[in-house]
Amino acid sequence: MTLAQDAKSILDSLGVDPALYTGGTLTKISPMTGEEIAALPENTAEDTAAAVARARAAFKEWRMVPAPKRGELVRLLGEELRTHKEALGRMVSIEAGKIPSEGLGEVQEMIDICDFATGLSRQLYGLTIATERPGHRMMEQWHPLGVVGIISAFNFPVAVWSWNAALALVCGNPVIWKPSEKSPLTALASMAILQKALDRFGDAPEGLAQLLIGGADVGNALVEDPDVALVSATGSTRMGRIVGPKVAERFGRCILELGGNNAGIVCPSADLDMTLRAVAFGAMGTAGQRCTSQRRLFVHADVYDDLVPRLVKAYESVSVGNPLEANHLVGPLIDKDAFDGMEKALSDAKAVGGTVHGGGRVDTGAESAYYARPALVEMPEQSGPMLHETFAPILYVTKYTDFDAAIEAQNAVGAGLSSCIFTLNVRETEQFLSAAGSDCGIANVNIGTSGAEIGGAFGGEKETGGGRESGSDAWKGYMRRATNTVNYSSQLPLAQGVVFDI
Ligand code: UN1
Repeated sequence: MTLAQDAKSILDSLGVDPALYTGGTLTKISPMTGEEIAALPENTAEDTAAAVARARAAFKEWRMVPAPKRGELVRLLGEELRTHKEALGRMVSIEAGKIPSEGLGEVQEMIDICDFATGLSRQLYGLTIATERPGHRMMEQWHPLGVVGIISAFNFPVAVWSWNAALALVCGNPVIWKPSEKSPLTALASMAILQKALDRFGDAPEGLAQLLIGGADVGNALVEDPDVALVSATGSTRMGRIVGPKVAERFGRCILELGGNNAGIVCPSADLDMTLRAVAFGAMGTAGQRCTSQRRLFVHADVYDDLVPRLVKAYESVSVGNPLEANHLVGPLIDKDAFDGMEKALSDAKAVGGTVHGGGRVDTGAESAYYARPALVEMPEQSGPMLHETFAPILYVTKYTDFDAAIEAQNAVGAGLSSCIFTLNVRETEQFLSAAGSDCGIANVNIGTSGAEIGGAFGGEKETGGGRESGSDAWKGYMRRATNTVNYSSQLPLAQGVVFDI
């Protein structure tokens, strides 16, 4: 069976209309083999305006549905995802090039956020606040915000949508999704799964959850539409620099989840066996195409000569190839541009004195598929391409002797998503986690930078955009807060002791 047939049988099993992925202008290539697996009709900017109008109408109804009932829809979505986990996980592999366990893991992440959001639907708590005025009560309420636009990237083609959609729906908002042009089929599959949940739910308003397939014009139309209350965008920092100011200009709200240049510090006391495994997964897993991928490593001089040669060995022995055909751990890069970007970063690294282990194309016989051997680059100091995110499996390693300087170096890049430390020393651990430690949204101890679980807030600082999604109180980003002061007395005392007698 070709991958095109494989994809079709998955989409058929979910009840996706073939007209949605055949005969159109957006061609989808599987990175596994380079073969064309679909050609999707595309939406236009006008379609976007119509979708927003439908969503506005849906909002008026959905915001009045009690939150625990809204949670029921998301609970059903979680059930449907459990039923269709294998199919959707395989679609993620075919479309994004993930190894099977990561494709399934991504669907598990969707199930987890549905469970989280369902519980949350009974916990959208506001505070009650002590008031200085007698006979008064002060409280806050969280109300639905409005239409939520979700712009997602190819590398987590479905989980990131679900983080946003599950929370937004529970919070009383309709959602409009513009997936990456590189991952439209998993979006069709996810929407078909959501439709099953909607059918079982019964009376959700039409236009509550919509999908727009298209390019930058569609994304731009969402970003500029004043009726889109929140734009949640995941992608490059370059994309965020375009989206952020446009949404700010119309005083809309943004959740930005942009690039990462995630570092780890390996201290003298580190458990090196554990460090080796954690770094191998963080740096080579998903072919280095997670926003949380481990990209930099600062290794103490005392353990450098022990750890780094072992890491180099792991880089040499890791198996790269089509993970749907054999048990490979590293699948393909998404396309030729990604491979070219990796080549360029490696040649830039050499130009500033880096020693490159690995890298280069792995020939699988598929001419238009781009498999790369992961690269470990020993750098004399942090410079050149090490300062920027390259969305490919490159790990830059430098030696350090002074712990404070290592923390400073880890923070000395634009991005601020994820970070980690490997140590058994409590002083180093706590310093790393303190206000003077890692400046990232995620700081881990004896765990790599990637693979965060649902429950914690996900996102980062600086050029990562500052947004938080998924767990903790990220739901507040999808609601508006109203502070209410109620006077149940017969007097009208003014705050701050102001007197205004008429
Ligand atoms: C992303 O790469 O955009 O923490 C998200 C992780 C995953 C999510 C990554 N749970 O690596």
